[in-house]
Amino acid sequence: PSIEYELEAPFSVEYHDAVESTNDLARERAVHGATDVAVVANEQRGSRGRLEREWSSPAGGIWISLVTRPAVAPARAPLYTLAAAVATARIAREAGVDAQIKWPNDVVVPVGDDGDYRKLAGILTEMEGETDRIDWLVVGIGINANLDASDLPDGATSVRDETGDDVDRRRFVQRLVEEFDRARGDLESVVSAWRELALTIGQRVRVERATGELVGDAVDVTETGALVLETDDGRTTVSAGDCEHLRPT
Ligand code: BT5
Repeated sequence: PSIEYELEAPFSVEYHDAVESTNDLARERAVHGATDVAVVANEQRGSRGRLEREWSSPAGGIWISLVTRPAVAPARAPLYTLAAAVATARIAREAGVDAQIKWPNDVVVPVGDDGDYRKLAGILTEMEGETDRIDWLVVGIGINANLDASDLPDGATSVRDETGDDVDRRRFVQRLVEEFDRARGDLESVVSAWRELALTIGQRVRVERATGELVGDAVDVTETGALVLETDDGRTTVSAGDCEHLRPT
């Protein structure tokens, strides 16, 4: 079924049946001055994750990119990724999924008590700006909604697999955009909302960075969204941009 629709608020929607990547289209809109536009597709054929990784986007998922132009410093950009993660986890929870957030950009469903998880959604934030101010920000969110996990990469799950039901994608997108809009208007509360949904906090984790590996207890997130680790050598922070992989040890 088509998911062609208009949203009531607060983003205008541009719907496509199939695209390469909604982030690429949203970037084009952003470069031409657009704001508060949501580019949505039923299927993506060349979608991207972080660090040139592939993102699988068969028909039936929710693949969406939001263009926003916040007048804040680029150092605050990671907060918009956290805001999107909080919004996604909340709406997935409304749909009956036990969604939690794995720092920095994954919405996951825990499996057992040993820190294991399956990935429900991922977020890719891209931006352009000056040193003191963001020009535009594109927040791409991919949610495995009405899909079978067997059609997705290993380690993935979907709303359908978790609940046995499909979601109304129009409603899901409407709620998601509302929650994201609320979160971007109150960034101070995003970090505390994030903490409450975080699977990572309290875990012993291994972080892979281009500059080397770190092992420690994840104890908190800073007000700009960096992870605070308690290592054998003391307390240190890792920014989302430096993290290639994070795994429970
Ligand atoms: C992400 O990257 O998790 C960010 C994904 C962002 C996708 C959205 S969809 C709308 C917009 N348009 C785009 O082109 N992108 C955005 P990362 O943390 O690098 O995770 C990528 C890894 O997740 C891959 O290497 C796979 O292991 C795994 N993966 C790929 N597709 C998946 C899926 N559908 N569900 C769960 N895991 C997946």
